[in-house]
Parts: sequence; structure tokens; C-alpha cells
Amino acid sequence: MLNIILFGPPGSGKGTQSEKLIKDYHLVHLSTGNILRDEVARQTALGIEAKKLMEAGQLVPDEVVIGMIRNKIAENREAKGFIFDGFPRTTAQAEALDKLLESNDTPVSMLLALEVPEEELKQRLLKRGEIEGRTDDNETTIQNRILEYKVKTSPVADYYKAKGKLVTVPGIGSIEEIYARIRKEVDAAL
Ligand code: B4P
Repeated sequence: MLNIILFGPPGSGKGTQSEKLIKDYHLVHLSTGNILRDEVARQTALGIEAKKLMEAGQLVPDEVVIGMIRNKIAENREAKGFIFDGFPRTTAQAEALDKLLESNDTPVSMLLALEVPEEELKQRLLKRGEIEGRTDDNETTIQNRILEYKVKTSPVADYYKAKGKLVTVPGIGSIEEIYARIRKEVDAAL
């Protein structure tokens, strides 16, 4: 089973590259950002709470996202593997994911970390804000999201580095160029 964590700061291209990987490797895409946006759109109790945090550029509580991922893994017992996109975002989430996958006997294969300079991240997200109107793609929220990433999320890369599972990929260039780099790493691991 191939379990890939696609990792990186906001706007690094996790969602963009996940779409390509799921097609080529027949994996199930689990994006906590997409699941949360769906809850917001349906105005569920969870969505109403999550909306405030997302618009402020803050992380949603660990127990909420861990519960979401637990359910999705349970719903996809027959999957060939998973792409975890935007999860785990804290060390507590990483520990919970490892436990969930261990109980399935299918550990994390690798954490692919997309490396993109901060200025480029801001430009990409501001551009998406203009095109798609996502409410968290504005200057103040982007700054907060980057700060949350530095403080709470970047330690997740160290957590998997200690397990020998960290693979870094330059996230600058065209989407196709970056995808070719990712494929090379995934194929080498297969
Ligand atoms: P996410 O939905 O995960 O959003 P993201 O990190 O901003 O997106 P991503 O890196 O996937 O960027 P994308 O490919 O779209 O999270 C949103 C919020 O949800 C978080 O702030 C948090 O509040 C909450 N949340 C989610 N998961 C959570 C968790 N586990 N725990 C707690 N809270 C959680 O790319 C961005 C833009 O760049 C796109 O417009 C794309 O077209 C463009 N782009 C991509 N690649 C490019 C390239 N090579 N060149 C130029 N542009 C490119």
C-alpha cells in the first residue's frame, strides 16, 4: 500500500499535485482542507465552527481533523493507498495518523515536502483569491496561515525525518515540472 503525505506551506501546491497523483497511482485523496470547506458549505455545526478559524488563518482543533481522517480511512478499507493532503499539520496529528495506519498494518510510505519561498506562496494565494474568491486567500489571513505553518506544522517534517521518511522536492517551476520531480521520488519508493 502506498501512503503519501503531501506536505508544504499554504499555497505550495499540495492540492494541485495531489490531483495528478491520485489519477496516476489510483490512490484515495484525503484533503482535510476540502473536507472542511464541504462542512462549511453545508453549514454543519462543525462547518460553522471551522469557518471562523479558517477565515482567521488558524488551524482547526486536532481532535476534529483526526476524527475526520479516522472516518475516511474506515470508509475506504479497499483503497490501494492514500494521499494525505494538508494532514497532518501538527505533531499530535502525525502521531494519531501513525496509530491509525499501524492498526491497518499500512504505515506512511513517505512525506513529500514541497519547498517554495514565502514571497511566491503569497503571490499564488493572492492570485487564487482574485480568481476563486476563497475567503482565506487575503493578505492578513495568508500571513497568519504562514505563521501557523512555521510554528505548528513545520515540526511534522522533522517528525518524519527522524523516521527516515522525509523527501524534499523543489516546488518552484511549472506544475508539470514539479510533478515530474514528485513522480521520480514516488517511483523510486515503489
Ligand atoms: P488547505 O485547503 O490545505 O489549503 P492550502 O494549504 O492553502 O493549499 P495548497 O498547498 O493545497 O495549495 P494549492 O495546491 O491549492 O487548508 C485551508 C485551511 O483549512 C487551513 O488554513 C486550516 O485552517 C484548515 N485545515 C486544513 N487542514 C487542517 C488540518 N490538518 N489541521 C487543522 N486545520 C486544517 O495551490 C495554491 C495556488 O497556487 C492555486 O491557485 C494553484 O493553482 C497555484 N499553484 C500551484 N502550483 C503552482 C505552480 N507550480 N506555479 C504557480 N502556481 C501554482
